[in-house]
Amino acid sequence: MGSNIVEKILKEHLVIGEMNRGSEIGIRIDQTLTQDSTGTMAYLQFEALGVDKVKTKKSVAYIDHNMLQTGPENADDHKYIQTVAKKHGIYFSKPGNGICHQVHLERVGVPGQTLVGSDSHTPTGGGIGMLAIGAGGLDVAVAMGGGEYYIKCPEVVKVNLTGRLNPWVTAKDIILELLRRLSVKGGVNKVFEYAGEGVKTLSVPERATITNMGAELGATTSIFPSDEVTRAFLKAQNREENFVELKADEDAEYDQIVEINLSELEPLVACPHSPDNVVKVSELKGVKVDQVTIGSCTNSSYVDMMKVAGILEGHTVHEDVSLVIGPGSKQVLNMIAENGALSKMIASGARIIESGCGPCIGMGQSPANNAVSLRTINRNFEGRCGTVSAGVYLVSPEIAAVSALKGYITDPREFGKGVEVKMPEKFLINDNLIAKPAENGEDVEVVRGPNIKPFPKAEELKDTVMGKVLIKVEDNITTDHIMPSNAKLLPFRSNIPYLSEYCLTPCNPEFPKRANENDGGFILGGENYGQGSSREHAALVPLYLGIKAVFAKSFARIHMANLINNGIMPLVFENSNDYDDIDEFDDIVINDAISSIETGKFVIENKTKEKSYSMKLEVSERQKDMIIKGGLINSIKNK
Ligand code: MIC
Ligand code: SF4
Repeated sequence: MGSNIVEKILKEHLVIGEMNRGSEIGIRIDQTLTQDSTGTMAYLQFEALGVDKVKTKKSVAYIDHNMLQTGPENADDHKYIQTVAKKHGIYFSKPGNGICHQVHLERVGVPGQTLVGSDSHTPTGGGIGMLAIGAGGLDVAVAMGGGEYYIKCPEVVKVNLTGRLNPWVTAKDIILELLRRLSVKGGVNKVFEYAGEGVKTLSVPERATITNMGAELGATTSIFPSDEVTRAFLKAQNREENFVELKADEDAEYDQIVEINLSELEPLVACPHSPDNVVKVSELKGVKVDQVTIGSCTNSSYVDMMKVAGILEGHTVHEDVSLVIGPGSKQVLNMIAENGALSKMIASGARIIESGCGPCIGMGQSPANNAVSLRTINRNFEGRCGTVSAGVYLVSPEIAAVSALKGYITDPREFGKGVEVKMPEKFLINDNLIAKPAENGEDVEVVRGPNIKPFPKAEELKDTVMGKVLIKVEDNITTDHIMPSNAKLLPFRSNIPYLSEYCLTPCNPEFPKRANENDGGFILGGENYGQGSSREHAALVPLYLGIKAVFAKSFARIHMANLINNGIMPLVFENSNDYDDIDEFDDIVINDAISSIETGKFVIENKTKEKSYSMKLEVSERQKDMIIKGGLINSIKNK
């Protein structure tokens, strides 16, 4: 039997375990990336491991999230990241160089290699055939130190692309179509491998838009073959030597096959407040638009920007619309500045912002109350843009630009002939915002600002664990609910005590107070608890608040790993209906916690209701050990 691409890369990198679906495997990691808002924690943890120099082929620390510097906090954090990177063999991409995933794709990623990044959209690298996975900071720290990265050996879904996209239908519509069909939890513990005749019709940035937003399916990652299109991209980036061909064997097998005929797709939109709430753009015709933002790691490539400039050229942005454009990297910005496209955008009335995450993570450009905001980003969770009452719609750059001109959501096919943009044969190469690590790390002094507070450490598990259910939340709770991120909070990513005052407040403003008054307790969640970002803060902050376990119907992959790494038990109901039986403030006792961890079977007692429920802990032996010892750091120290 032949192998698919995912199996080929996994086999080549397998260090621990066997490739049986669902069982845990440890893989060797070639590259890592961090960004600033998860990076401080990742490097503090890396320092705690006591490794002098990273053991990876290449590790890069990007600054792209915290770009406002409204006070010294995040400037201090940047200084810390810059110096710690220099000391330990890590490249440092300065603020202004662009969004980590965009820059990594352009300048660093290598087909066939493995990448873990402390950001959930790390799978963008799958656009050039990397096996690129998002993880919590601690897992990235361990990978930098040469440790394996662990995943459940995934199911591989073949997405068979046939046909060709019609004008005005885009890569964004392909991934929105998948989200429409499979939902935000349809990809958990799966890798999506793209195949079929349609693949070669898609450029690398288009492929990257798709693998990027595979994160919204909850997938472990997504990957495209590495073919002549990939070679041409790498050649244009002046790094053809990095090209490796990657294709599935003729007789490769897959766990599931999804067919998409590109010729049948239409322009799509994800409506508030979930990326899988997808409808045809024609169904939203006439919805008035207040704001349009174009950019983010999903849609900010050179081709995206050129298409937008082509649409805006000679027109004026509607007077009631604020159009904000953030090119994804310095390379893109510099190229559109040189060829005049930037000037067309400016002339049309667009507001140009620097290359970074910006509006996507609520770092500025929060819309007005009740506003409709069309965004080319990947997530439209309630409140993420900084305005709880606003409705964010996820769209392609084409829909965004055309709607910005019209003032209402517009089917771009009404605009006339599509804008053709060719991939450049040569990108503008200038890596002068990437600082190299020091030859002699010992001589570099790491600068630590006062905003960096020690991170909480888990303790060994006690055999009897008790407490109150402090909050009961519904399905699909995101890490943006658990640990909100916005312009006010992002500067405090190194300050867990401060952040703890905001934990789960979008669900219930009383939660932090309740946790403090009751000396911690439990969280009760529905399906897909913790979907979204990789931010470890969504585990570190509950740990700080004394959360001992989360009971849920199911968990999102990265958040579950982060809970375990921090010694918090993620327990899943054997019978989902038991969720209905439990209320806030119920007193819960877990007896025999340690032996239950070993068997993976729990009976939790609800003292208030005088009932008990069966729960399971579906984790590996390694993770069981981690929970008993009190998290990954303790478990490593013990060894
Ligand atoms: C996001 O898109 O939610 C973020 C901000 O990039 C996060 C990382 C973070 O919280 O710092 C992610 O996707 O992992
Ligand atoms: Fe940045 Fe948004 Fe991409 Fe997250 S999803 S990395 S915040 S651009």
